[in-house]
Amino acid sequence: MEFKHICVVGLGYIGLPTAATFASSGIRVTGVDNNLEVIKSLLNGKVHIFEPGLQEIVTKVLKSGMMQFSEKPVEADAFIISVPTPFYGEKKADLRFVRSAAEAILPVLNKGNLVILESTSPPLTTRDVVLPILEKSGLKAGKDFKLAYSPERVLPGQILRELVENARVIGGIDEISAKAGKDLYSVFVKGEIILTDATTSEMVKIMENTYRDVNIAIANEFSRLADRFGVDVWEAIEIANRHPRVKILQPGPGVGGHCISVDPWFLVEAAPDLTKLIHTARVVNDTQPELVVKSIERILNGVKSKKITLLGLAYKPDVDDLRESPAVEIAIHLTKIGADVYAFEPYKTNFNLDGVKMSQSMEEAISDCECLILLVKHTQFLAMDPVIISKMTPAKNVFDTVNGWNRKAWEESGFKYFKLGDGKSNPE
Ligand code: SAJ
Repeated sequence: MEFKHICVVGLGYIGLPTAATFASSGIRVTGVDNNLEVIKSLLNGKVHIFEPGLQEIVTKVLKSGMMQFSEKPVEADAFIISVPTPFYGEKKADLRFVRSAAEAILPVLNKGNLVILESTSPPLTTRDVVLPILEKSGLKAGKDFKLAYSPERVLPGQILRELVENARVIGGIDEISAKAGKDLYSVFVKGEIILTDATTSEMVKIMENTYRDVNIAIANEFSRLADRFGVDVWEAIEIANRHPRVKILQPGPGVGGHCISVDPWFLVEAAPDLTKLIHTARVVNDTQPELVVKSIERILNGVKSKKITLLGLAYKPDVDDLRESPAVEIAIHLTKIGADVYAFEPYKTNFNLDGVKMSQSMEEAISDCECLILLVKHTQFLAMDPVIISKMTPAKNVFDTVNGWNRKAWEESGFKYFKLGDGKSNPE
């Protein structure tokens, strides 16, 4: 199948890089988003999210005329749905955006079109949710239009490279649909393209993120055990990982982001009787921020009215994404128990968090506090020199929750150094 013009519905962290990559590979793209502010900003050439290289590629495709924007889908050869699938209250998948994207495509769906769902979705969504909506057009899936599920699997911070290089799974509602999907993504994907059915590819996506979540949970549990037994978990993991079949991940303040902390719930919701391990892993990772707060309380002998500076609020290093971030949760929790919280997030200095004093610079953030808490391994924080920092802050304590700093260097500069999971500084 040949594609001259495609429509990408949803211009967020995945949709926009995907749209821009297609456009820079010679396919005309209409990027669709129902958020007028997003469209306005893009029409002015300004990308609304931070992802390395994204602004440059968007500027390039706007200049070449290969990318346009619209509030609604327009007629095209193919449609890609890349809208968010958040969860609501009871950790249930919220498919409202997927449904409304499919509804929005209905009026412009034509015979011969291909529709691809990319949003992470519970098993059976393509077949039982998207297909019936599209068939309201009077066209038959498989016979009149093709339909497939192809999950994005790219790592924030490396999206543009991984979009091209990663293997891509395409699950069709039939073989012709999967094959059409392959024709489309072959335009830029250099990794292997694996064809399967729609439900398998939905499962693959959630299994990948669930696998990672469970593995991070065991690292966090090891860190709790290490603190109890007086062992440095970071050293223990490093040694264990020399075993040829062991690859333990890193403990930390918790698991955030819009993927790993969300997707496993889709399986728990779909089959609660079969997901005891997955559910427990989620609970372990979700209680990690609370554990960090308890440690801070111990280190400072209570936090009421104490000035505490949090370094980093993003969900992981060198990204501007604060969704589901454990660092944000820690900030909120600390304010609730009466701490005087200052925070510096270099990737989102304009972020507002009730009760938290957001600093515009490192200098401002640390100039008047008792304790520095490292919550995210942003490159900028790893480069902090304790000798210089000791002249910029009255703080005497530092708490490193990510193994980002060197104990000796901080202690030699006069700080009391505490680290999550090192078995010394964080006794229960
Ligand atoms: N984290 C740890 N310890 C670790 C690794 C990560 O605590 O050893 C934490 C991070 O700090 C962060 C969270 O886990 O808070 C998730 O970060 P991540 O880098 O593991 O993953 P994401 O959410 O940025 O991206 C994941 C990736 N999935 C897998 O690696 C299986 C990515 O490939 C997916 O495309 C993405 O989810 C997605 O969109 O689903």
